[in-house]
Amino acid sequence: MERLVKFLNISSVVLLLFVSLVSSIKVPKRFEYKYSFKPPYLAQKDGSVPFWEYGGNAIASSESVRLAPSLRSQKGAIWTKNPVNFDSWEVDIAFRISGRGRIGADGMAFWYTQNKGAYDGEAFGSSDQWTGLGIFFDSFDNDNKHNNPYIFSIVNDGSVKFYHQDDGSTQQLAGCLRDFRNKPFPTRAKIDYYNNVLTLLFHNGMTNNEQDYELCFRAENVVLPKNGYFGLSAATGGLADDHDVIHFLTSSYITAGSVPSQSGLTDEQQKLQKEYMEYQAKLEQQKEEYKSSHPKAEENVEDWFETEYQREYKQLFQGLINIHDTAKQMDKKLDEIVGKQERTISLVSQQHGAVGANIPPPPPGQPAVAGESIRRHEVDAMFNNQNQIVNTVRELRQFILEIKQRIDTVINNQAKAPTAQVQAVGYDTQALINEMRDGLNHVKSNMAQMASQTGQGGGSCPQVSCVTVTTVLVIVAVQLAIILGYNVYRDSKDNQSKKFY
Ligand SMILES: [Ca+2]
Ligand SMILES: [Ca+2]
Repeated sequence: MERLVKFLNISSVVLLLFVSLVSSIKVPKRFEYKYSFKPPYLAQKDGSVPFWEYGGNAIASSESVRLAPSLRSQKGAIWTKNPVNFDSWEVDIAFRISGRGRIGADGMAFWYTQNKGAYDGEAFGSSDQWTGLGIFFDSFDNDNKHNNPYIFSIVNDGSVKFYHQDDGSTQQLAGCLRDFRNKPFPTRAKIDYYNNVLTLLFHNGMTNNEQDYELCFRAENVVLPKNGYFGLSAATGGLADDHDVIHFLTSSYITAGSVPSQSGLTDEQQKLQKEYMEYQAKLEQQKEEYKSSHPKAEENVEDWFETEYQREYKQLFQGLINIHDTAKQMDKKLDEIVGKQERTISLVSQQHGAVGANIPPPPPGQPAVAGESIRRHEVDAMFNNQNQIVNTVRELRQFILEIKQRIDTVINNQAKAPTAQVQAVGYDTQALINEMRDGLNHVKSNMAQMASQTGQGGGSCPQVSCVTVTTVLVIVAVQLAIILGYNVYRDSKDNQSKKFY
């Protein structure tokens, strides 16, 4: 199946190539302005189109000819005033058939007939019996075979009446299924009649590229009357489209004599035509072979090709898939971001908890300095020092009390001594001072010893309530002074009492 499709595609390309080769054989052409119209100034101020006559519901403006407006049951036509004076010609038509409905009616016709047709006839707005050629752009599907819009041609000798009910399918010479309604650019048809060969190239109006013509049909041995008239017509029915023709450009082929015969062709032309005919015969033969070997495939030839709607649906579907994928990716990213945020929050809260539990906030105005707290053993050492000092002071106090007792004892002994002689005060005092000096020296040595012990045991003296040696010495000196004062006072009193003896 795929092979055949490929083969047919290649074949059609090659066929087109041949057609273009044949058609590009340089037969000189001449533009026939008397059989043409085009904008601007298509119609004159009085509405007439030079060299043309129109009637029925047709309206001509400076930009186009509206053959039939989008109103019910309208018919209109335009015909050349004069019969043509050439036998071979090419006509290029640009037109728009447009309407708001999904389907429209009825369509448009191109005519080349022996006589001018009607302006309000039954065949797409003109006469339904004609002598010559009619090419129809049939919008409405009268026979309900789902094969419209359709383009086809009928060559009539005036004896046959156009049969609408089957969309002319039994009368047609050749045709092709093409949509020509509601296109972004004007649709175009190039009708070529040369050497009894009738060719229709169609431009579907999806682009405004001049080169986008494709072959609709090619019919040979078409004999048309001489000196006929060109015409266009259109009609609406229950459904109504606008039928506008933008230009009608006629060129005639200039030939030596009237219609060039086969012998009039050059060697190259004859060779090309021979090759083309051979190739076409081969193609037809292969088609027939395939049909005979695949009888079922014949019915669904149209299914091989993708329709416009199928392509559109495919594109839409692809677009939706892309959107879905993007949304999924975004959702994933969002989840990642949320997860990261949660982790960050939990870490921050953990750190806050640890800081709050271990470190008291620093007093205002003071930065928190780590590592300056007092350690336990230092505090213990301080307490020990303090205790030692207290003990030392206690010993000192006791020692001073002993000294005082001894002094008192000495004084008492001296007072109880049974002697009438007055003992020299100086002697006693001297002895007492010596004894006190010894005692003080003893105290001093003790103090020095304790001080050295304190220094060895616990470092420097703490600043809090530390009793220094100087303080102790001062206290001792004050006490000595009091004792000395007391002795002097007692001696003087004794002396005074001796005076009374
Ligand atoms: Ca029809
Ligand atoms: Ca039909």
